[in-house]
Amino acid sequence: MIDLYTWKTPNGRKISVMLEETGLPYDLKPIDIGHGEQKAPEFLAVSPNGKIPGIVDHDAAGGPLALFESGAILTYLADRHGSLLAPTGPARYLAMSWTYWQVGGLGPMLGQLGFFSRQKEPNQAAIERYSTECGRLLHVLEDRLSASPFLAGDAYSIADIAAYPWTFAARSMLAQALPEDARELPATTAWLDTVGARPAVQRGMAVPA
Ligand SMILES: N[C@@H](CCC(=O)N[C@@H](CS)C(=O)NCC(=O)O)C(=O)O
Repeated sequence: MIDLYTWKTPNGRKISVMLEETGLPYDLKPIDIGHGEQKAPEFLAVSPNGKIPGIVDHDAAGGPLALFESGAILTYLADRHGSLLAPTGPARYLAMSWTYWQVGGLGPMLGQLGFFSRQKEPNQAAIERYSTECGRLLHVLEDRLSASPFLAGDAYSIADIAAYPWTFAARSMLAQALPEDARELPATTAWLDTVGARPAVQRGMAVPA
């Protein structure tokens, strides 16, 4: 059994979507980040950085394995299940490129844009900086999806699972903070529709309820 430590955020939902896609059985352990539960010693033992998501795989080869960082968890679960990431070759490394791009770029930049646009006293320089960078990243995504049905090529992979919850957030709660020309991009819309129609994605995006 896998314990999933998560909350109602895009980074958490990458992993609930992945677990739903693979069908690996999991036990949900909600960590309310609005109440500081991510800094509790029991959770820090799983995720020393004090951020969700985290997992503990009690059936890992060699004994229970605690993992944090969504990109590492997605890679582990794909290898553990044998799906959604090619075992070797170019498709594997393309999926890793787009997964790292999401974890190191799109996610943090949209997160900062959300933070600065929610402040009572707006910092215009910060909003401008993150809005411009998010717009640029969304155009990078659009260019890729104009050339390829999925981020790693012809097959749906962990790269799409990593990018979906944040792109969904960019289209919904963050849309007003984005440059106008990045709000509605056609290849991204088609990809959001395709990925969002998957039953496992719908189930995973509702976790925790
Ligand atoms: N790079 C990390 C980012 C994780 C992250 O930022 N998690 C947020 C929720 S989306 C969190 O736990 N925030 C609580 C905090 O910073 O105290 C990953 O991809 O797993």
